[in-house]
Amino acid sequence: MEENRLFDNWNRALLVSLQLPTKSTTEVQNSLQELSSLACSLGGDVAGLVVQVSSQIHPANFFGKGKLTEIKSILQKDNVDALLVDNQLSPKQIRNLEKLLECAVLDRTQLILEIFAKNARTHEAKLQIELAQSEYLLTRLVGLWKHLDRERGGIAASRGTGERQIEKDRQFLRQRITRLKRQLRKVEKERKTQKKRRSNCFCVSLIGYTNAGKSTIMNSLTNSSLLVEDRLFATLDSTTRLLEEDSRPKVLLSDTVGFISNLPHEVVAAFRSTLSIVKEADLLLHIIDASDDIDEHTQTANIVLQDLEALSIPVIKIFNKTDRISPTRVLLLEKLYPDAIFVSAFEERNKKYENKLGLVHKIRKKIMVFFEERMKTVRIRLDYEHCQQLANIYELSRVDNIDYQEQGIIMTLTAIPRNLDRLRHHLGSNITEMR
Ligand SMILES: Nc1nc2c(ncn2[C@@H]2O[C@H](COP(=O)(O)OP(=O)(O)OP(=O)(O)O)[C@@H](O)[C@H]2O)c(=O)[nH]1
Ligand SMILES: [Mg+2]
Repeated sequence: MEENRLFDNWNRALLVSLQLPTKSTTEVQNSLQELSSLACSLGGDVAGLVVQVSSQIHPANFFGKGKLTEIKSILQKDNVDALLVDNQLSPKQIRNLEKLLECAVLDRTQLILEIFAKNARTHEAKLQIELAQSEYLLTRLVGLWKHLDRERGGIAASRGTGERQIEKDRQFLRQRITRLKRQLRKVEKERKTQKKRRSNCFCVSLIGYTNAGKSTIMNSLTNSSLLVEDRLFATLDSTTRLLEEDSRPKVLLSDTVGFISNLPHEVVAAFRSTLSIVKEADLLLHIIDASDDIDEHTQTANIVLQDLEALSIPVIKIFNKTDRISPTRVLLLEKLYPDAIFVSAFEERNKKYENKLGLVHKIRKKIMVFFEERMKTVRIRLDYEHCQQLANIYELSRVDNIDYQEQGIIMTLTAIPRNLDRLRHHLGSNITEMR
């Protein structure tokens, strides 16, 4: 395990979940399996999974007395040094559990924040994760402070060094949050410049649950070599590449950070700048792991899109990893999602050249048809004295036909509405639109 971790150092963990009546056994089991993947992403060992079915939360220790005795004996027997809880715990509950069980106690949010911290590569990702951590710690600190306050009788007179230290820490965190937000605003400004450059293009963004295969598909479509790994949150920043050299308009494809159920609010908020690529897209390609929990993952994507105010952007669903499900299941899904695309980016990679065009061709074609339907065709006349504008015209539109006539150059152009507006603006009275 890594040294200097944000929360406690641990090597071997027991995973626990409290199953309340609102959750089904399958939901709880799937979520625990995911928690196990999160733990493995950090390089930790998983000693086992424990579920307590209960109608209520124990206010002080979260779990009931009997279950805690069982947990404690597993911890001792199995040499476990951390308890990972798949529910949201209050700071007080974490402290009580740590005292009682004498081991580190982490909840889902803490694990996700640690993975993000470990995987952040770019300046922007690092700033964003530092912001998410600071905001998370600040809320915990407030809880801790209240807890101390109560423990000591809750009177101002009892405030000791500990509390003053917490107050100092709070101040420090607040200052850090302000500084990080300022730095992130700078990065956002740079993004706005890039956005201006992109405005001639159609922007397509890959979205979806973490580990669904977004980067693998991005690599196939754009001949890139972005990091692909069988672990959660391999990608934490956004990368944009041109989809096709010659198409007009140009189509840009972006890969970005994945989603996860119960994504902590601090993380979504902090990654707003990276995720702005999603919000500004003309089209979203939603990559879904066909072998995983489709409904849960789709619901998660919708929650994040809503949070990003991106629900109105058109979406094409792409079911990936079809090699991991039976042909009958593929047929069923095809019936259920007639507009979706079904691929296996994995098989694609293994087959190399043979059938290589399969996935790339299917997805590109769908994207092009989508945009084609939104393009407008116009016939214009350009006077010869303004023929230096031809470069602009070729940049912003597809020239379907060109005819050099006595009264000027007659062209049939197809372009996205915003580029046609731009041409009208550029050329003013130098072009005449014809019927
Ligand atoms: N079996 C199978 N595995 C696949 C397929 N596509 C991708 N994978 C594997 O799934 C894992 C995750 O792939 P990535 O492309 O990194 O997924 P991602 O959605 O970018 O994940 P994050 O960036 O971590 O959110 C890798 O081990 C890939 O090799 C597929 O079609 N079938
Ligand atoms: Mg990725």
